Amino acid sequence: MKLTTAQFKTDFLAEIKTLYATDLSDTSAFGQFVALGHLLRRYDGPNWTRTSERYRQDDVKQVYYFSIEFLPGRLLKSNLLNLGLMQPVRQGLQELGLDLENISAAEPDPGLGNGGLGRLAACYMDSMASLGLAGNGNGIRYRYGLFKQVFMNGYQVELPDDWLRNGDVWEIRRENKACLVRFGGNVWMTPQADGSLKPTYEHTDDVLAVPYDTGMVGDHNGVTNTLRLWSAELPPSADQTYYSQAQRDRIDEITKVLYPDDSNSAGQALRLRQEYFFSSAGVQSILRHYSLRHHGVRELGQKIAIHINDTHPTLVIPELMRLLMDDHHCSWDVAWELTREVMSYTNHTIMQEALETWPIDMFKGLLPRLYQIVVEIDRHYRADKTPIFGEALVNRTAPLGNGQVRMAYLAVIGSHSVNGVAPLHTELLKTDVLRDLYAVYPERFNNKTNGIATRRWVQIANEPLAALIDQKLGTEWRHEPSQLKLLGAYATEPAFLKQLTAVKTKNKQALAKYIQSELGLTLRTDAIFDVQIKRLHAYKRQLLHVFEIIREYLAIKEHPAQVEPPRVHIFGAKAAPSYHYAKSIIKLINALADLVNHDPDIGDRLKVAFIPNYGVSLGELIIPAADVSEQISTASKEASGTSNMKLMANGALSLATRDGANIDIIQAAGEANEYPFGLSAKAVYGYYERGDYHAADFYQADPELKRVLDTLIDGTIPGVSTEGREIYDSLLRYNDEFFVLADYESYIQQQRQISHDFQDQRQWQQKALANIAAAGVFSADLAVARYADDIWQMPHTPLKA
Ligand code: TH1
Repeated sequence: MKLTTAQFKTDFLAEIKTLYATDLSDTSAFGQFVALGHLLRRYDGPNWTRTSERYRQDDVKQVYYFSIEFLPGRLLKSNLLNLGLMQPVRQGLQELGLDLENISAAEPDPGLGNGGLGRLAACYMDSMASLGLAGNGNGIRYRYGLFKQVFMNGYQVELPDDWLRNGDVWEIRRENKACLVRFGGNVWMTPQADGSLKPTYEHTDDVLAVPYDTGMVGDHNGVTNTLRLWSAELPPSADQTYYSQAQRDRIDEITKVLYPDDSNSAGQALRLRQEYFFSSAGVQSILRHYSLRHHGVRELGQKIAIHINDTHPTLVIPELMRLLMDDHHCSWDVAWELTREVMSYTNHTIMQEALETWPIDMFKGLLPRLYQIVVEIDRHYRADKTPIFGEALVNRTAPLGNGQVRMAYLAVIGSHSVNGVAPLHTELLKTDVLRDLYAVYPERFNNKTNGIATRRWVQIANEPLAALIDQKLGTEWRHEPSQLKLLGAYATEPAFLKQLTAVKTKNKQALAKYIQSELGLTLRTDAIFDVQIKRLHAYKRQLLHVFEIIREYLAIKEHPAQVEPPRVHIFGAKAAPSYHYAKSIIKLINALADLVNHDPDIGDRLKVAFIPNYGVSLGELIIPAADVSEQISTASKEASGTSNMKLMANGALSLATRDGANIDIIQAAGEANEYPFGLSAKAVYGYYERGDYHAADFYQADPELKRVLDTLIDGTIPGVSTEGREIYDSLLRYNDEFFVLADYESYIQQQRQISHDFQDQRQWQQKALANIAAAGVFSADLAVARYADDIWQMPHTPLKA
């Protein structure tokens, strides 16, 4: 959109007057942010209306992306960027004596997700709009996002994230589009004259689902799609129904908090209620919208795609069956055919503890009509497949088994497509986690490697780098990230490599400034910034990184004359509040940081910064400043990873196991430009099969490793006698579930190599450049285009691959 600086200033000042009945000097940064938000909504309003109208008029196919988590990050700058208003707005604010960065920092960052899964959903929303694809998000408007993390005496303490306290400028409450979601009670099916069955409900707990819509602005294309998040409220009590406080609380509870478990299933009735709540409300609103333009449901499969982001929204399958049969009078066979045509499912993990199952009794009590339908799905599956695959396999794979509703199996059986999120992960789905279902439905399985929104992770987060790229390539790469590969041509241009160093230094200064103010820690920006940012989980092996720090610490203490380049180890990680072991590792890192950062023998040669409350906004600050990207999960465990892609795109070199998308990153950028190490997935499976992993052998065989491990229990690190012992025991007494000790040596070797290589800055920057140039492959635009082509069968703006 076209906007002059002068016009913007006039509009902005008028907005301030309208909203606050006062003038600019009397407003806070937050107040200015709200005014700017209102103004942007007004600017974008016609796009949003036009987009919906065009989709309706052209009767285009729509995709609905169901996810229990969305982590959109702050929207102010991303909306400015995509609307093409960054320049006039920044300039105009400056002329008014204001600073865009300052105003942007006042925006609350909605933490409606745990990590990669929720952030992926948000990147995909951005890409759908940017591709002009009729894509809609469907999720939960949590009153409280993921907890705010603070450290007290080195321990994680969780505080509520009251992100809605001052309202949300971007959302529109659409009370006219609310619908009722039913829980509990009893249901009877009564035969009708036409042979169909009609349900009668009794004693149900009804909840009103109210949608809040947020515009998802496309990249300079006039498209604004919708992210719809549902809030649970009391139903309108026209009949003066009395609600007890307990009933009110039960309704309130549904959308009150996000479950803080990552890669872990939360086996609680409340979680099941949340899942049904947004699945049912979403499917109801889809059908209602569809029915405005269509008679009957014959064309449903041509007009609608529903995507199930991990198993949490799987109940869309029986819910669509319910609505098709009970409200739209379809037969079972017709409803089932349509349902499978519409549904597709992405699996995001092979971790056993993340595979959701619900006790049948709980499920039946909470969702009696849905339970009848799941029983029918189960019966049909068994009847169809037993003659072909035999009873044993069918028992292992049916939706109902061992007294449980098995969500992943239901998702596979009820969809036409099942995808993993990186080639290795998809392979493991086929050969291990979902092997039996792969035998039944081989044609359904496919891979869709994850991608990231380069708009946010490079253009917004790293403006200095984006500007430098513009100098070389012009601006086309901003809309076609695959063009980044053209940067390869500058690998031998010393002046350019120097500029790249200058950009990195600038970003390191910005991060150092934040760390100084938050942690009181002074950093050298010529140090190696070695970054690990992700959820705290045993399989992600922050512990391996800790061992490197201990090794470096001991090396400086014991051989002070030996000079290695200075290092800063930077962590960002939240642990699930109930995950005891992960919290012990947080305490260990903080205790180690205390020791290292205050030891006069160490000085500025080694620092450890554990930045509290890691999230999207902190990611935008940390990622551009990283030299080394730690991607060190046990091979086979990390389905994809996406911080690996963000760090790569910002010129960090990966220190990585051959796991998830690391494998593809190493291949894309070239082995010589990364630091791969460790057991392969095959080697890990080899240990499982033979059962011959003995962690203690590694401890005994390597005196350096023994020395490092012993610091956990010998008092070297003050204040962690309990945690140190617990962690030590997990490795040596309980045989190191995630092969930390097996990978220690090759990890350390690559760390040494990094220290060596970093000293040749020219060569280091060449490697950084190779990473940036190869990162275009991992653009979310390309990933979403592949979903649209292969799974959703939807038209979109063609992309140059
Ligand atoms: C993550 C995966 O661990 C990560 O490897 C992947 O890059 C990301 O999803 C996006 O595909 C997952 N997050 C969750 C969260 C829950 C349950 C399972 C997973 S897998 C709650």
